[in-house]
Amino acid sequence: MVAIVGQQARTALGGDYQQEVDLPSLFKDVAHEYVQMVTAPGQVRHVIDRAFRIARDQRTVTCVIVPLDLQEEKAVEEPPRAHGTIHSGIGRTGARSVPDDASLRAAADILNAGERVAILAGAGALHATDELVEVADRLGAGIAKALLGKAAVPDDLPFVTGSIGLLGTQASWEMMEGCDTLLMVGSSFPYSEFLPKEGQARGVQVDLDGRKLGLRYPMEVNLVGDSADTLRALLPLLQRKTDRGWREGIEAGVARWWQTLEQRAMTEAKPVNPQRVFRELSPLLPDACIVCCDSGTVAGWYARDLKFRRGMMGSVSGSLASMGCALPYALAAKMAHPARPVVALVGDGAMQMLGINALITIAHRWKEWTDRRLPILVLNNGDLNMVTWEQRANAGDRRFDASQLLPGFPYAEYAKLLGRAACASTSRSWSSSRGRKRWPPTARWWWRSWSTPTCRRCRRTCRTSRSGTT
Ligand SMILES: Cc1ncc(C[n+]2csc(CCOP(=O)(O)OP(=O)(O)O)c2C)c(N)n1
Repeated sequence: MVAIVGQQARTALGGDYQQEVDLPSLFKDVAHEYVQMVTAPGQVRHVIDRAFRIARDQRTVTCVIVPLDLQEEKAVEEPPRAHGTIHSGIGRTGARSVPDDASLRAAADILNAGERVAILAGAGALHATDELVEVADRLGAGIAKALLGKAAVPDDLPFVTGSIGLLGTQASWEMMEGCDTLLMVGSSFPYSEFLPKEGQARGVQVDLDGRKLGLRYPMEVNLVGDSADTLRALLPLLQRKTDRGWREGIEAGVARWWQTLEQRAMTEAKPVNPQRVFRELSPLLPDACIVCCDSGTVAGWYARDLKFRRGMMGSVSGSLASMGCALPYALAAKMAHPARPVVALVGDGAMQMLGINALITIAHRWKEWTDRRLPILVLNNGDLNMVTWEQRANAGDRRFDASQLLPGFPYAEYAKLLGRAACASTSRSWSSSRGRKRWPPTARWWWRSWSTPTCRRCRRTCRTSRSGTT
């Protein structure tokens, strides 16, 4: 991403002028790979070229600051051929990135020698689904997933242990505790207490960015390369493990974990058990949907209770864990993939922070999308609950109402005011729903009609028409 931002006029800078902000310092943290303020028209060409080149090459954010008076000057398309000028160009080709043969062989030796291999996949492995599955099969391993790598492999595979870390699963924990070899692919998962103890396991890591290697665990072989290309190059060197005992143990742990989640979801709770909501939602998610999740307790249910199928995508604010991400992410997802259904999952705190404003944009732009479905699930608990619980668990504090309580807000009514369909599901509607395994009627109707929209022409649920609902 390249952020091109305005600044006060050059003639005013340094004068404590209105709206004068030290923008290079402000953006330096996030856009540290490249943040530049242009001060002369002859500089704009190469600064813009470099901002795009670095953003793309480093898969990062860069920033170009353009003062107001400079914006009004004539462009210099070709700087003079003189000392102190720069003549940049654009474009680049794709590249295959694979470690050298000796490194691959060293990695394969470790993986072949291991008897209990654990794989951890992250965001850098999202495009390596087939390769991960095949390597896991060959090595008799299980696959755990960092939060941003949730879509790397589907959750319906019996050896996928799911998420890891504070929002992780028992199955991932047990696999990391018991493994003798760790293969980490495209992940910078930060919590080392959820990885094997130092010395317990031999490690191999694959990452496109050499700076991320050997950072979370002292790996024996650090491979610089694209995750899919590298695993594909590694596969011919890997021997199939004949003893499948470790893998069977992982699969049993995964099956036990799904049962545990089922029991937890079906536990009665007043007013509503949020895990139940996510357990019911999971099979209703449409194929190829993109799920955008906010920071809050919702991230825990997203990480654990949603079963991602092949072809789905998902995101949360992974590195910064910043509240208010779900709806902006959902809008970005719709702009990037207008033909895919997008689902946003958000707490009421995040909804009040940013979400209700983003709804205005959604109400304004939904007609541009081929698939107009963008359901938003708001968990309305009147509390900044994740932090309330963190304070309780970590510091033994009672809830501090002055900081934690949220004012009420009629989210569904607000969406209707903007012309969008909405319904509020209350504790009463859940307790009055018949049968323990059912959603309350209003919510059930709403999610059904959304996941299988009614065709305007034939008046029946029809998968060919995606334009009926939003
Ligand atoms: C911008 C920002 N502010 C504060 C936090 C700290 N924080 C993390 S989760 C959370 C509470 C989220 O509340 P809500 O959106 O209502 O969801 P809930 O946890 O209640 O389900 C807070 C305050 C943060 N991560 N990001």
